[in-house]
Amino acid sequence: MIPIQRLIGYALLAFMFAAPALAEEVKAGDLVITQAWSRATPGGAKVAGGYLTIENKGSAPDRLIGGSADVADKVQVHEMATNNGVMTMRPLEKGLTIEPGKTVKLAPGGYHLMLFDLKSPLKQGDKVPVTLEFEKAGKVKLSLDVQGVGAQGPAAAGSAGGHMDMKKMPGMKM
Ligand SMILES: [Cu+2]
Repeated sequence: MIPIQRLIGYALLAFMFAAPALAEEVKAGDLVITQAWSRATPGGAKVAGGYLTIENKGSAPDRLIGGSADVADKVQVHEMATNNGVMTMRPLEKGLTIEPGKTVKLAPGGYHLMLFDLKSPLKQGDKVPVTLEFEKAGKVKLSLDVQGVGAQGPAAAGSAGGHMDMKKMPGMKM
């Protein structure tokens, strides 16, 4: 017989060892950024999406206005939306506002970072360094955890987010 306390101990240990992949938390001023991830880009794709969660713990709004990455020529903040039944995406010219006390999630099918003209493909398991630029918090360095091609969330087993895949959107305009 194994005492129940020991079983609970094992479960906690297992949880603690499973968690670090998602544990990266980047603080910049009043902002806390977590769950930064991307998807593998097989077949010579030249663009990739970047996804992350930004929490504003301060008392004033901040704005994500852009970014850069060594692996890409250009990084933009994009919004995806459906207009007359057609999926479109566009750069957010004025950036993405994160209101005080709010959490904004960049995820497939919604807001995202767009990495253009990749110099090398993103591979599952890679950590891609990216610098984000905020109006108030300034430049923030973090890395995107690259997941599998069809991933919808930051974890391999993640089922968060919708069921949309960029490549499956016939009406999508760049
Ligand atoms: Cu985009």
